[in-house]
Parts: sequence; structure tokens; C-alpha cells
Amino acid sequence: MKVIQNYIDGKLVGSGREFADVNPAEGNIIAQVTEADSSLVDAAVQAARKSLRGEWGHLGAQERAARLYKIAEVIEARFDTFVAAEVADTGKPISLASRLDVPRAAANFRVFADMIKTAGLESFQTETPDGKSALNYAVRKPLGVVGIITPWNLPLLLLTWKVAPALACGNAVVVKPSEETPATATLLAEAMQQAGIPDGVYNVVHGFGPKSAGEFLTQHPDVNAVTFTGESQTGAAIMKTVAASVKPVSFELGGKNAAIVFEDCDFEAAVTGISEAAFLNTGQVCLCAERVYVQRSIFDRFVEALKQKAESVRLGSPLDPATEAGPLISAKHREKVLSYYRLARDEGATVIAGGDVPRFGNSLDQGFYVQPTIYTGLQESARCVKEEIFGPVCHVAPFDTEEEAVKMANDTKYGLAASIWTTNLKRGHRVAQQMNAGITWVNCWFLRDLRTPFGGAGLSGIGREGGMHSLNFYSELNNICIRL
Ligand code: NAD
Ligand code: 6OH
Repeated sequence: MKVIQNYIDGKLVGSGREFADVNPAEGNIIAQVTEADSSLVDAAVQAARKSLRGEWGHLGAQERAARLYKIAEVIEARFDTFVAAEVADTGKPISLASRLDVPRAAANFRVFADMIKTAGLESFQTETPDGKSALNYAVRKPLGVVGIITPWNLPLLLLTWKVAPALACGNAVVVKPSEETPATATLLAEAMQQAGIPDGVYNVVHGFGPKSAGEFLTQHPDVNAVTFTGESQTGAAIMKTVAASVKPVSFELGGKNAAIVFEDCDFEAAVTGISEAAFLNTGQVCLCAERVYVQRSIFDRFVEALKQKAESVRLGSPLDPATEAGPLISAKHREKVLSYYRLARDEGATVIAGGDVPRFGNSLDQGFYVQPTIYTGLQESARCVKEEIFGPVCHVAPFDTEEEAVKMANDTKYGLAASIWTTNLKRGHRVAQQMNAGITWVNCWFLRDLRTPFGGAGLSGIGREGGMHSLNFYSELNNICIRL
């Protein structure tokens, strides 16, 4: 059986404790993972600290950028290996991992290499009371050791989204990938070695959250900052832990995202777009639209067209290039999603499509599949309309006026993403600017430019990453004031 190990100070490190890595498509164990105890987490943090005093700590931005480009090249050279590892861990279709996850991992390194090479800082000429002046300018320094904790839905994409800017800024990192998807973080360690990243700069500790590697990392006194992507409740727990040592945090958390479809939309494009927004990655993208508001004049036609889409999503083996949707991540997560499918019925929903578990008549029946599901008819106060489900499911509700649609879309404690579907340019701008969301897409969804601010309002997060926002989070800016 394959063993996935921790990676500390340039070496693969085992431990006395292992846990199983399960393939969600067939429910079988594909590897054992070594769980890092507190002494291994401590060793990883100390290795990271030590690396900052060595070669890595003395490299300039140009040289760090050169190594980041090299990491991107290694990921691309080993594209099939990364895709296979991600597909085996997550059950996502090979077509999706090849189109989204692995190319984005390489792009994450390239974009932050580009940015650190050209990033400037502000300076001010300051007038002083004696009629003379002073010059203020800022210098960028690394924070030190950054703890990175990531979820299972886009494991390599979300990990590298944080590792790349952290390294670009000269930090060393200790990453704790999700216990559900450990493989690509350890695989990335090989890419780091090949790209000439010194030992100790990138460390991986495997394990769970509470009383395991996740918590050991966030409570470690020598970790200078914590960046986390995952559930809002977990963010709250981490915030409590880090409060004791006052570390900077960046949190990318959950969502209950709205889509608004106006009667003047490009109908086919909107149906296709909402189908993607609801069902991509089996609905396991924080940006997915679980609440869809459709103008009443096109409501019935839209629901019917979306039903056709949901029923034509090709579920199957992740390894089949024709498969469009794989399973959910785990038996536990499927139980959660199915509990919402039951709740929706109890809350009085009309089931338009899906609502159940598919049957394949082969080994995939041991996997964690659910049908793409559409509901209508729920009250806006229903739990299924308020709570993040994180599965391939949306509720579609009618609206009459633009004002009403904006009000319904914003009636949430989350504030991550929204999408608006209209051919009226003025309306697109007007409605987008009223959304309480970190990102609003108009006539598209999950179209990313990595230089833009990314993050959420309310329960969806703290801070922004992306572009200069990432560079500023992963840097300590020191201002220097010189009397002239
Ligand atoms: P999760 O919060 O359960 O776990 C995320 C990570 O945190 C895992 O590595 C886990 O081991 C670790 N963890 C759990 N408890 C911890 C603790 N007390 N201390 C330290 N670490 C701990 O999230 P998940 O189920 O893996 O991912 C799905 C969630 O992530 C959804 O809510 C989704 O919306 C959110 N998400 C948000 C974004 C975003 O960019 N806003 C992106 C992807 C996923
Ligand atoms: C959540 O599941 C998706 C997050 C996406 C990003 O963080 C990104 O940078 O595209």
C-alpha cells in the first residue's frame, strides 16, 4: 500500500500513526497517510524558521521568481502525475482536473513570480513644521513562517494559491492539506526539490484539525501568520486559537451564493452558466450558486431548461474522459448533502430534478455519488435556502422586480460570490454594485484573473488575496522615515 508522508526539512518523514486515504469514486483505500503529531509539526516549523536564515533568506525577488517559474515548469512536466493524484484523491473527473486544477496550480506560481518582480511600494515626501521635509518609503520583508491550511475541494489549486505568493514574498511555509486529499501536497514537495527550493522552505504536515496537525500548527508560537481556506465554523475555531499569539490571518470561507437571471438575459448562455455554477465539481466549489433567482416571465421555461441540463450531466468514473461529474468527497459529506435533500422535502420543496443517489450497477455504487438536484417552492427562510450545502444542488425561486431580486440575493450571512445574467449593460453594472459579495460575475461564473481581489464579506472570510492583496498579506511592510 502506498504511504503518503510528511515532508520536513527536505525529507519524507513517517510517524507511528497512519490514517486511510479513500478514493471517493469506489470507496476503497488507496493509501495510508502518516499523521504528524505535535513534535513533527514543531520540527516542520523549526525547519521553516532555519531555512529563513539560510540561502532562501538571502535571495532577492528576481531569483525567488526564477525558482517559482521553475516550479510551474515542473508541475507542467509532471502534469499527468499531478492529475492522476488529484483525481484519485477527490474523485473529480479527469477532464476537470486537467482543465482547471493542475493548470491553475502552475498559473499560481507564474502570476506571483511576475508580480513580485515588478511590485513597487509607496513613498511620500513629507513636509515638516520647520519648512524642511522628510522622505517616507516602505520596504517589503517576509512575515517569516506561514501556516497554510487548505480544504479538499480544489486541493492543489487552493494550496498553491497561498504557497506561491508566500514564497514569492520570501517566507517559508508549513502546509496542512485536508486529511481527505493529502496526495498533491506531498507531490508538490518533489516539484520544490526539482525547482531548487532549499530544504525547509516548503514543509507538509498531514493530519486532521482539532487536537491534530491543523490545531498544532495554528497554535504554534513560532508561526507568524495563518492563512486558511475552508468552512466558516473552522475559521472561527482557528481565530480563537491564533488569538492567543495575535497572528495575522487570512480566511477564505464558505458561501451561499446567489445568481440572478433577468428576462433580458441570453437564455441559452444563462442556462449553461447556471448549470456550471450549480454542478461543477459536484457542487463542491465555494463559489457555486445554490440560490438561483429567475425573473417570473421566464421562470417556467428556465426551470425546464435547467432540469434538462441537470438530467444530462454525465455521472461516471472520474477516469472516463467523457465523465462530467464525479462523487462527493466522502461518505460523511454525502450523508450531510443527503440530509439536506431530505430536509428540502420536509420543508416543502418541489423536486424538479435529482434528489437521490444514482445507481450504476458496478463498483461506483460503493462511491459517494449523488444526483444533480434542483428544487423550487421553498420559503426564503428555509434552512435549505440559508445554509451552505456544498453539493450539486440549487433552489430556483421567481422574482418580479430588480429591487426584489437584489434584496433576496443579499439576504444571507455569507458574502462570497454572485452572478448576474442580463444583456442590459446598465443593469449589469447597477445590480453588480449592489451585491454584498467579494466577487460578482456578470454573464459568466468562476472566470478568474489572478491579479484581482478575492475573498468574502460576512461569514465568507477575512481579508482579500489575489494580486497585490496576496503580496501585502504575505509581507511585513516596514516604513522608513528619513529627515532630509
Ligand atoms: P474544513 O473547514 O472542514 O477543513 C479545512 C481544513 O481545515 C482541513 O485541512 C482541516 O483538517 C482543517 N481544520 C479543521 N478544523 C481545524 C482546526 N480546529 N484547526 C486547524 N485546522 C483545522 O473545510 P472542508 O470541508 O475541507 O472544505 C469545504 C469548505 O471550504 C466549504 O465551506 C467551502 O465553502 C469552503 N471553501 C471556501 C473557499 C473560499 O475561497 N472562500 C474555497 C474552497 C472551499
Ligand atoms: C472555492 O472552492 C474556490 C476558490 C477559488 C479560488 O480561491 C481561486 O483563486 O480561484
